[in-house]
Amino acid sequence: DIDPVLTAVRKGVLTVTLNRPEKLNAFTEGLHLALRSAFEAATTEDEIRAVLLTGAGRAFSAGQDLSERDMRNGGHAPDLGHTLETLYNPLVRQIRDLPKPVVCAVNGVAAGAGANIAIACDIVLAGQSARFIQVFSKIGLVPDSGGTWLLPRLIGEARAKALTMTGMPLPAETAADWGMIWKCVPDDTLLAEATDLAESLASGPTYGLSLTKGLIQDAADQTLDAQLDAERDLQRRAGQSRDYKEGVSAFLEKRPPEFTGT
Ligand code: T3D
Repeated sequence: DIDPVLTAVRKGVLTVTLNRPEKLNAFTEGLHLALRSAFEAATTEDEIRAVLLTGAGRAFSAGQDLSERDMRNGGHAPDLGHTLETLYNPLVRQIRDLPKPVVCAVNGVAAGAGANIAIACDIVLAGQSARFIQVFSKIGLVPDSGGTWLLPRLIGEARAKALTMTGMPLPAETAADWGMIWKCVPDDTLLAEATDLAESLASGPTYGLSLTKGLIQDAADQTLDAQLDAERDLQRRAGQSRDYKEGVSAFLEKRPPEFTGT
């Protein structure tokens, strides 16, 4: 059997490639479980200091594999609350809770859960030909995988409602103009650019980066007062790190820093 997810570690980066190209990397239970193991490895292995998520072939992901949801010939309606609870929600939480940067290289169409899992990543680059499609409304579903929370925060309620209710494809360039993703790059340089970025994050002060990730995410539902307190507390911790000492020393000695993520 072909692995639904490919993984490789190089220069501190775990590259995770969704690998069902003939089905546009649609999510099956098997793909979910393989992806879960990859993110578990990213959590526990110290050698991994950043993750790069991408797709094989011409798509990033077409979302849920609908052949697993075939209700023709008298099949019962599946309990989608259960699949969200056990498969999609844990994945989004793994990405958001991972104390390491997650870069996403959207190499082609990202539809349904595929779109929302992409934008749950920390830094999202997309190839010029990629499109984001909130396709859920086309089949009578609601957006999931955090889309109803992330989209209004990233692009505002007006655009979030229009995209989710119409299911219209959003070109990568517009997604970048709207602030839904970090940037849109030429298709043929996407993977190299995303890999360079992930490698540079992996060799950076990853302890401080993990605290930064948490602060930015938590800010979405905090007051300024609470956020100022949180910055105080986490800056205190960052100030005790080896990387801080190394960063200041390297600056004073006019040399490149050697960060260890501790
Ligand atoms: O179910 C739950 O647990 C709840 C959670 C839901 C989360 C969700 O993601 S719901 C949304 C599910 N996804 C969709 O509805 C998208 C369906 N796909 C499309 O609309 C189109 O494929 C795309 C717009 C993404 C791309 O279109 P196009 O023209 O570039 O490609 P294509 O020809 O439609 O697809 C190529 C092949 O991939 C084709 O297979 P074939 O005919 O060559 O054997 C197609 O059937 C297959 N494919 C694409 N998307 C899916 C899929 N097969 C199964 N499931 C898919 N989602």
